[in-house]
Amino acid sequence: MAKSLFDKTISRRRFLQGSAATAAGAFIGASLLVPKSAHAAEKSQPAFTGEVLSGSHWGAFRAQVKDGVWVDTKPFEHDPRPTTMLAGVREVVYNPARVKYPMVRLDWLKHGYKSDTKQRGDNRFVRVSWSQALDFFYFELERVQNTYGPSALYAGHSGWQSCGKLHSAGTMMRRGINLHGTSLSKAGDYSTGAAQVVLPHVAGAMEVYEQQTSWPLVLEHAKTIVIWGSDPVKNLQVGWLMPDHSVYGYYAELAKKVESGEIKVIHVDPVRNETQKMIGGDQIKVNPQTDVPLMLGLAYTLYQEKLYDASFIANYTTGFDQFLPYLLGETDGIAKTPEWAAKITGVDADTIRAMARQMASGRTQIIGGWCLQRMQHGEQYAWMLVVVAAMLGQIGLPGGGFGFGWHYNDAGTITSNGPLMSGFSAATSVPPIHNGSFNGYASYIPVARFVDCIENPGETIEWNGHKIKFPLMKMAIFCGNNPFHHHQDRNRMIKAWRKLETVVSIDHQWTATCRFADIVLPATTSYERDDIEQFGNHSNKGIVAMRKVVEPMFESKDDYDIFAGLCGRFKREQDFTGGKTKMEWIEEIYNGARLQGRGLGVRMPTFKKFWEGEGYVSFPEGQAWVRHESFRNEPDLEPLGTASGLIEIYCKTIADMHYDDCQGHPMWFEKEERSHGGPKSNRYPLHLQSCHPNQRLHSQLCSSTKHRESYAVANREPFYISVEDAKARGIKSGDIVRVFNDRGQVLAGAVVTDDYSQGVCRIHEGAWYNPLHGGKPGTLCVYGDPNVLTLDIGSSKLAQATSAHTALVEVEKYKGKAYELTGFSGPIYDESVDPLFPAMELN
Ligand SMILES: Nc1nc2c(c(=O)[nH]1)N[C@H]1C(S)=C(S)[C@@H](COP(=O)(O)OP(=O)(O)OC[C@H]3O[C@@H](n4cnc5c(=O)[nH]c(N)nc54)[C@H](O)[C@@H]3O)O[C@H]1N2
Ligand SMILES: Nc1nc2c(c(=O)[nH]1)N[C@H]1C(S)=C(S)[C@@H](COP(=O)(O)OP(=O)(O)OC[C@H]3O[C@@H](n4cnc5c(=O)[nH]c(N)nc54)[C@H](O)[C@@H]3O)O[C@H]1N2
Ligand SMILES: [Mo]
Repeated sequence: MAKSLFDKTISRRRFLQGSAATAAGAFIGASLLVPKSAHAAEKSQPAFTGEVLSGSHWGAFRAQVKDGVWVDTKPFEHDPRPTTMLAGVREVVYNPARVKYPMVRLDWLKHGYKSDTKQRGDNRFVRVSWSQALDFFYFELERVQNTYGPSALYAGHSGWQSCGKLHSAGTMMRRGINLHGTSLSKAGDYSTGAAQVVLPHVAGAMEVYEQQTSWPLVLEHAKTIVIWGSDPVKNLQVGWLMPDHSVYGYYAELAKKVESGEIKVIHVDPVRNETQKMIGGDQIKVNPQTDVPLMLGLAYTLYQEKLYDASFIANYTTGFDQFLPYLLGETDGIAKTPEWAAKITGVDADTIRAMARQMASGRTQIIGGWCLQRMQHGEQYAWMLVVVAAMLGQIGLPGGGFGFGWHYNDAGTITSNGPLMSGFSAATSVPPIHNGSFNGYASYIPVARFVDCIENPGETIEWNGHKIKFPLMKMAIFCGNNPFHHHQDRNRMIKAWRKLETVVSIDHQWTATCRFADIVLPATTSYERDDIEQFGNHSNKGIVAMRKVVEPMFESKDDYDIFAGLCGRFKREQDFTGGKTKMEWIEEIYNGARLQGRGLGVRMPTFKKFWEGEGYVSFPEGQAWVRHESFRNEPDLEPLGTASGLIEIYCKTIADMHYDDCQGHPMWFEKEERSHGGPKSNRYPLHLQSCHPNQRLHSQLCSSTKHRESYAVANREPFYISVEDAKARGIKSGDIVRVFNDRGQVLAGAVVTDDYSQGVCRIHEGAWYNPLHGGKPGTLCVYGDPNVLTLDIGSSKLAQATSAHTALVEVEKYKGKAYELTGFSGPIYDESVDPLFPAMELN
């Protein structure tokens, strides 16, 4: 049995501290730690003590429960490499940021949709009953549909919610809202917004979320592995479903082969990342945002030195001839030589040539990450990486070609032979009550442009060959995502937000999104309800029963019950639930897989046996697999999904869109702002990375006090900076620093490290927004949300994806007051207007 990950003391003192801040002087009994229902149970039978198997985005685990309280967590014994983040998961249930009751913003309670929206963010709320809260929610839906029609209601956002096949927060929301009326939805996501739009034109599939070539084959065949702006060792800790972490075994094998010299690994990254630290290899410290010039320099070398595979280009691609004049400088007078690239990238020309020769010298697997496409012109990186791989001619061979999803969802493991469970569906066969006209406005918007939409109704933008006319958004609903962490340019967002009449946020953590909402509804965590999930993402190793660990805290309800209750207000509750209980749904989901399993020759126990017994079934291992192999073997019978069926080095479909910022073939475009001598670097010399955190999943676990304190610096989010840059500014590790640009300012805690190249710094995304003066644009964020500093423009007219990683900042040692954190302690209740207040902390 694996060792416990953290000490067993429940941080009761801290938990109470957080609550006390909101309940000024109110009596707080020990009863706070135990949910109400457990108290009721106490009288008849003792509260539960024992071990419960469950799971999460961080993996499966066994929760130790004592008298109805979750006291400790042990990783699942079938997880060979549990993440240290598991330690923060239990705290999600008990932390001071827990949303406890349905709450309504003070001024919204007084004035409804005519409230003073400038007060949003001041965090003054009033507790209401569940029935009142759902009535408000329903009346607002009715009002918005009747007054403006579907285009004014935005219920399109999605996010990382929790895993579990039944309780998908976003699905619950869409199913409930769809039964009431149509609404504005979204296209794409923040993760891969640029790549997932350009790659279908170029390579015929999204490429980002798909399974990759099996690692055993890569380890056997590859001579060189180029890891381009990717940190799989950090990012594979989490999964969209429940990761099994078996993929780490392959990285351990790779580390051995790197050490023995059997495989050469090249990391193209301005940072020595966690993957490099684990597996070793060489690093090409490219200047941020200049990977396309580096790739062009490689392509130029491959062409000039005749190292490219002309027959692959002829047989499997189209448009090389239209790209070549650009590469050679015939169209724009600039040959994309290694010398040209060296000036922009900071990588010397000989190194570029040596890298090209190395890649052409044998089988080379290219592993591309996603950060590089979360920047302005992010489409070009994805496209050009495919072009380099095409020139090498190894696409479809084991250990060769390109892949964009290696750091995600256990990619490269061998997919089992087991069945896949289906989930709960957002669609029903019941028509909505309101099905009004969109009046010429778009019925969907590219997701990362949603603040543009709020700010500029009536404006028309381009997107992937379509015209999108922004509607007049009046009401927005967020369930299972946190836009006040994930969206860029916080201060701009705060101003735009004021145009919304009503905002609903459904969460179990009192996030900044709750602070900027009007109606906040408390959801259960996935540890307070039963569910079921696949163990392993691409690996699909088996099925885990996600059993309820503890009873729901305070007045939290499952998203399922929240939306069933909402639907009850317009007589659609039965349609929402399908007349089934939650356990019946779970059983149905399991039985669907069981039936499928029979067809595959995989025997599974009955649901009863599974649920009441071990709660885990494992599947037999499947076959190793090579990405793009079928296309390589039979390009005529297995064409790619592109217009030509081939890899499109030049793409007529895109060229015909006539966009200036994304043309017929990959190109280098200068950025709005760029470090190392690029635009605006005189004023703000440091490139700000806002990569994904090593110790969180986005904003999730940031409110887990003990866990946060394990990595926080001076009580703030860490700010990573190079030794040279820190020295020049008199900054030492442990200092509080002020990071700023024209868009905003945040405090953070300095970590000075030679892992970072000069001119590059980082604050991980997901650090909670903790404004000094809530709701005031420009105010200091005292914890360190990087999205106070990021730029909110579309990647290009093609994908309109986020450009979060196009951002420059300056930093200084902070000498002002070390403000207390207030962002993790829930709302400020207004006692004078809160009829339920006196009972609040006592039940
Ligand atoms: N600057 C910068 N910004 C970025 C990025 C970046 O690289 N840089 N990356 C972007 C990317 S790739 C992504 S995917 C986004 C992520 O953005 P989000 O998906 O919004 O991030 P999370 O913090 O995971 O938010 C999930 C929320 O759902 C809540 N939740 C969890 N379980 C449940 C449930 O059962 N019910 C309900 N109702 N709520 C639940 C959690 O408490 C949390 O508040 O961020 C994007 N933002
Ligand atoms: N632990 C953890 N894992 C996660 C997540 C999480 O929140 N926490 N989130 C998940 C999600 S939703 C997503 S979308 C993925 C995100 O996956 P990615 O977007 O691929 O991950 P990042 O960690 O943001 O960045 C990967 C690498 O890109 C490098 N990089 C940044 N800028 C440049 C540049 O200009 N040039 C080059 N060459 N390299 C650069 C960074 O230094 C870093 O090592 O991660 C997933 N995995
Ligand atoms: Mo993502």
